[in-house]
Amino acid sequence: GIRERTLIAVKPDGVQRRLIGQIIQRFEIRGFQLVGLKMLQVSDELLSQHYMSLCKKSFYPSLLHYMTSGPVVAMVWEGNNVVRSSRMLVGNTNPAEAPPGTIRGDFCIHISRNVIHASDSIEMAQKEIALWFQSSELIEWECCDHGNFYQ
Ligand code: YYY
Ligand code: MG
Repeated sequence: GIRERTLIAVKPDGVQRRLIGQIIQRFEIRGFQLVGLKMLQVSDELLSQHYMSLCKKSFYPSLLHYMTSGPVVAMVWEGNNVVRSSRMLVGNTNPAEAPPGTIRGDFCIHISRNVIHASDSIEMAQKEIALWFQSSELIEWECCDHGNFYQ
């Protein structure tokens, strides 16, 4: 539905490299609606829940170190099929497999510094949004040009 939501985060490398604006622009220009936005220093506790399924992987300690190395910009974007469309905007986890035109395909080289997070399913998006945001931090609002994007 058009109220589908996903969690997007500009990772510490994306923030350091001043990519926040360009990344937000990709979602805005596509027509998705921003309903939550904050900059934060992520805690080990939040990350261990966020990346729970990866805790046994060899890269997990370095992933946590990288993700806590500086501030992150977390966002919630809303729109029809936003979870699936965001994964396509973002591109493959390994930037070498991400085509030009995708965020990872345009802005990074190595899987360990892939600049952005995007939820990978509607179910995970709901869990991640609840983990990263208070409900009071999410804004329901009507976009004046809704009719240009939806029937
Ligand atoms: O959802 P996505 O970010 O595309 O990939 P995941 O498989 O969920 O892995 C999360 C995160 O872990 C990935 O963005 C980079 C890092 N990572 C890594 O450093 N090395 C790997 N071989 C796999 C993942
Ligand atoms: Mg993932």
